[in-house]
Amino acid sequence: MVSQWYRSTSAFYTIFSLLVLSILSNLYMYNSSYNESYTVTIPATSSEPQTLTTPATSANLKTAPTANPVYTGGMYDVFLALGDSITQLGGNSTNNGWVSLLSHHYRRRMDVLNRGISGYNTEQARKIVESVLPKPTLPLRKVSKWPGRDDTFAGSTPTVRLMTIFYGANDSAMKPSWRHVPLDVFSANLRYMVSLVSDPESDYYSPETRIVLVTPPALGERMYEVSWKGTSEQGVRKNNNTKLYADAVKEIARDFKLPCVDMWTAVEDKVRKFIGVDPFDGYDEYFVDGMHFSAKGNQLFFDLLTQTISSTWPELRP
Ligand SMILES: *[C@@H]1O[C@H](CO)[C@@H](O)[C@H](O)[C@H]1NC(C)=O
Ligand SMILES: *[C@@H]1O[C@H](CO)[C@@H](O)[C@H](O)[C@H]1NC(C)=O
Ligand SMILES: CC(=O)N[C@H]1CO[C@H](CO)[C@@H](O)[C@@H]1O
Repeated sequence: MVSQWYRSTSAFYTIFSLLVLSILSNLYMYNSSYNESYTVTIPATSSEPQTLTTPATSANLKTAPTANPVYTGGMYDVFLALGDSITQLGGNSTNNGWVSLLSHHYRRRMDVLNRGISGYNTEQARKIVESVLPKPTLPLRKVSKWPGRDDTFAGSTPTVRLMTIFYGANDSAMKPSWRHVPLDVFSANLRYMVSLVSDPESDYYSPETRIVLVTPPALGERMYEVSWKGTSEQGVRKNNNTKLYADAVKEIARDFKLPCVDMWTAVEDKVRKFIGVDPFDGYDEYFVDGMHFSAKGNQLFFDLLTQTISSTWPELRP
């Protein structure tokens, strides 16, 4: 009886002391690694994104309590698609939408932001473009209030690496359509949007951003009239007028030395042999309503756009 009591008590003490020892030694090991921690010094007021001087490995991450890790490039790079409904509807993957194709082809490299707004002309677009563009010069921000820690994060602003500016289909609507924008105003609006990004004096200046201009596509007049019959859009668009807007975009591209995808000419080249032969002159291959891309039209534009990007900036090809 006594010896049984003695044995179980001693077993209890043995286990208990082993536990205490193990806790103490763990505490000691934690403290010693804590003391060996590395430090990264960063100027607290710097507005330049900093890089870690000590690479973040699983070993030194354990010692993070005394470090000042600076996280740079926390956001993915971005492909910004700015435009009207031709861009907005480009997100429809069921219709082979060109923006959805970009998302797939740039996966793990860039997030593709669809900033196409249906019905917009450049008058409306220039009023919203500042809300769409990131301001690339956010300073480093201190975020942690944890005592003893001073975590600093680089501004979480995305970097726009590529950007399409694709307007004109609504601007080129003729009077009395309220969407009509005179040609010279259209040009001035586009120049303004490009300058916001490319002018070093601009708050939105972003030397990393590569801009591709896109002309409005040729208009399939017969198909357009059938599709938009009975609406306020009927009769307000003509392909020869759309061409003037396409030419204006090409001129701006030359002035700013930007690549331009000429979708007016690309579509005309494709349909030329069907004009007067096909009931819709061949435009029904490339459009669903004479103005918005079909699956094949989306593919045509996607191919031309990615060829343009690849030949101009090989490092940014999808
Ligand atoms: C996407 O495109 C398909 C094919 O053209 C069409 O049937 C569908 O209605 C579209 N979906 C949306 C949400 O617009
Ligand atoms: C386009 O063609 C029509 C005739 O179909 C003509 O009346 C109009 O003036 C032309 N517009 C332009 C901008 O050339
Ligand atoms: C190309 C484009 O955006 N077209 C639009 C012009 O405005 C009408 C009316 O809102 C839209 O239906 C078109 O899609």
